[in-house]
Amino acid sequence: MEVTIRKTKVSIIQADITKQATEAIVNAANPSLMGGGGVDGAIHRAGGPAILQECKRIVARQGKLPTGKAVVTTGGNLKARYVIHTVGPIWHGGGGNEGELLRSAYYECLKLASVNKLASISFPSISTGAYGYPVGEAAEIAVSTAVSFLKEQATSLREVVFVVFDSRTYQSYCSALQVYLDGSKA
Ligand code: AR6
Repeated sequence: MEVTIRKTKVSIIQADITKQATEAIVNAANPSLMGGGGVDGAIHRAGGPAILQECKRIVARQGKLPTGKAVVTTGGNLKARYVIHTVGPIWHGGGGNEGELLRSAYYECLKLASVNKLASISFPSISTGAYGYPVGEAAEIAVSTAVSFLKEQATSLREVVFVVFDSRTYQSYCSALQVYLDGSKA
């Protein structure tokens, strides 16, 4: 599924994010930036040790990465030149400001990509694996954050891709984007 917002193509695909050729891919990391399971493990495995080396330097300089923030490193051996690491919230039932923190994670990645004048970025479904965020709600936040960013901010980004792994997540993201399309027709 694909739409264009101002000059930027927004698409949703079911694929492996480590194989994406966008200029940056986003990693759903944890505050240590030392790698982990899920998409984090897959990105470090595919990108090689240069990514971890840079993560270590960042943590030595500025400490752990707070939830909702983002930093950029090399993409190492990946097709993507850069990895933007962000930390989504752990789901605790919704009363712990999870929505705002998830919105912030997407927003900070989009901002960092724009500041670095990148043309394209791929996102995984942040927080909906090990961190347990309900997929439907997370999809709505992911899509609405990207749509508002592209409508409101001047950006170098010409392509934003949501790269999801399974069909249930794919359906949730497509429904969220459909809501935007229906809303913009009204
Ligand atoms: N490409 C695209 N999506 C993927 C891939 C892949 N190669 N691998 C997994 N996913 P998760 P979180 C999907 O758990 O919930 C790590 O240990 C996966 O199916 O990777 O933010 C970190 O170090 C799910 O839909 O991220 C943290 O400790 C989505 O990516 C913690 O997990 C996110 O699942 C972060 O948890």
